[in-house]
Amino acid sequence: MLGTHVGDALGMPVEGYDYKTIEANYGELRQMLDARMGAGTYTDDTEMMIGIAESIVEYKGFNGKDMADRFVNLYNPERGYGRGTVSALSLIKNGIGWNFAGERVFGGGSFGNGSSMRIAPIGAFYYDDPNKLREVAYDSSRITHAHPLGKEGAALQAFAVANAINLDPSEELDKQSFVSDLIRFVADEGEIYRTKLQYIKELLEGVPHKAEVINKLGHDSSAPNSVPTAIYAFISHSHDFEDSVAYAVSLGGDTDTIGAMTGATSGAYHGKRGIPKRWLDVLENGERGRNYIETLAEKLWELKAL
Ligand code: R7I
Ligand code: MG
Ligand code: MG
Repeated sequence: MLGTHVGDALGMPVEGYDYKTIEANYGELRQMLDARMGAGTYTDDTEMMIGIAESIVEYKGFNGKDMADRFVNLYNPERGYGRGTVSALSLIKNGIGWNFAGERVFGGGSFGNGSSMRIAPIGAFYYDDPNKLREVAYDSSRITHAHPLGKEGAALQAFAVANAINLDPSEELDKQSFVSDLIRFVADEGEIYRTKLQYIKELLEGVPHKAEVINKLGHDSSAPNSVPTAIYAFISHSHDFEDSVAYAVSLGGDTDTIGAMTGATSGAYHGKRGIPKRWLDVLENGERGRNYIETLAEKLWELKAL
């Protein structure tokens, strides 16, 4: 969950830039720039993740109405939300049930990455139960992203987090088998994710140029063009949290979100000790800031032990 915050904050100042512009201005971006609400502040990605974690901790599992209400109450437009999500939250605020609002967006539901970027707490809470993980990832997605590809992106990202938790970072990561596990997990209707995961297997055989990675995997705010990208950023740089997140952001496009998702998986793998102190130190730390997020993560984890 701290990994989500870190990646979100590192990528936020350059969201929407292309990789060449980032390279020309910053080289590889490895420090938190002062932008929007300040250096180290988070965006919608982390704000919605907090809503998920609070709801799971409160109900010791999934409660759709409560999670939807938390999204609505936490919503701060300054954090920069996606159009579809704003519509869904506004429908919920106006009394549409949590499991109906998401379908009304984009006529049949959004496949934006908004339900994948916030999923880390579900990956962690159900890390030992892939079936339940899928069910809750889909249900949490439905609140704002009812399109099958939106739901599948959320489940895939949650499963990547879960698998990273299950691995020992002191042992060499078997990169190909990590991807094979993800391919087996993807549901039938998620063909595009299987295709992209197969591309990842090929990309891992060499040291591809950024342009090729972007061309094959994408870097925009749809789930199919960003969840696999974040998975690749983690696996190709699994030796080091900082390298993985810096690489994710260096690809440009939806940098806060690809950074957040890479940070979630890489953070699940390396733990807090893998995150550079100079990054943790600059994260916003107000009412629902860094310390609050860490406490929430600890509560979530303690519930697993009960
Ligand atoms: O998914 P969402 O909440 O956006 C998240 C992004 C992240 O980058 C955040 O950091 C924040 O900046 O916003 O918002 P949506 O509007 O649901 O989806 C994002 C984008 O996916 C949309 O703007 C569309 O470009 C695309 N998209 C679709 N386009 C056509 N038809 C998603 N669903 C559709 C669709 O059904
Ligand atoms: Mg964002
Ligand atoms: Mg984004």
